[in-house]
Amino acid sequence: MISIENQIVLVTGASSGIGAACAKIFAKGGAKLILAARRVSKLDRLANELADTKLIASASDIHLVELDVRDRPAVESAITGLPETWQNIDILINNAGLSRGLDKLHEGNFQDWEEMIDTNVKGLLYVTRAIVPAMVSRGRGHVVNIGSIAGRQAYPKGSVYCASKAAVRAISDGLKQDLLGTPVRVTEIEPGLVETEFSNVRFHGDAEKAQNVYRGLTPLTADDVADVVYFCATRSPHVNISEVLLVPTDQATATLVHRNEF
Ligand code: NDP
Ligand code: 8X3
Repeated sequence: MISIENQIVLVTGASSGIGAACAKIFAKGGAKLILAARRVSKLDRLANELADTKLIASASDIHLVELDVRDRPAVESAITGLPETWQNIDILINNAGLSRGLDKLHEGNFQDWEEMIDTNVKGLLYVTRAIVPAMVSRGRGHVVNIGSIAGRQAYPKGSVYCASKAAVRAISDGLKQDLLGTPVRVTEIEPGLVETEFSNVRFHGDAEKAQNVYRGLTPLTADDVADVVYFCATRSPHVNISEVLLVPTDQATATLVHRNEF
């Protein structure tokens, strides 16, 4: 196991769910955090919480970046404009992502499609393209991409989200091949059902529909996923965990779940 102490870790989508849980576990390990998302007020709150719970010495030990990963010029200037002491990113956690809608493909909403593809695929590519060159030239780095079980198995009404996560799988696989011969590691984490803001976002704020996704089963928590990310990041430098599929015990495939009905 290697130490995370003083490693610079950039987490996209750190304002909620899995990204926020990654921030917490890496802070606990002594990392220096760059937290990025659009809702900077939530990042502020998280930084204060980490300081209040003594996971970091003070909120100013975290660098916050207001960032929409869909905006390529903004991604490039956010990375090139990092203060010098924050530039040597050791670990990139490409977590920002979302689903929008649950519709048959032939009835799908174009805006939902654009948002998923622009965020989950193009945004991840922009951030990776901005950060990995310096990892290669410094001879150190680790890219962790948050994919999904949906990238392995499509499900009804989910084809565009599933396609975006299949792209994350292909990008992770291809990046690992492109980085062969460098010490830079690539990991893709593929969770099943995790209870976060994810379903609320998918159903455009319909809380009842969102809760129904997890009805009668015990989903993964964001901390469960962050634990696995942390495990992968702390293996010896010669060990590359390329892919991890983790699901709740109550889930077997993307569509086959066990629910206790009351
Ligand atoms: P949340 O909705 O809780 O968190 C999503 C995060 O992504 C938020 O911090 C949000 O921040 C950020 N985000 C969304 N769009 C953008 C954008 N354009 N630019 C920057 N940040 C953005 O969901 P999860 O924590 O569950 O999702 C995290 C990742 O995990 C996603 O990639 C998701 O696809 C994946 N995943 C989730 C599963 C689940 O069941 N929950 C299962 C498998 C994978 P903000 O809105 O402030 O910008
Ligand atoms: C999120 C998991 O099954 O809701 O990627 O698509 S699922």
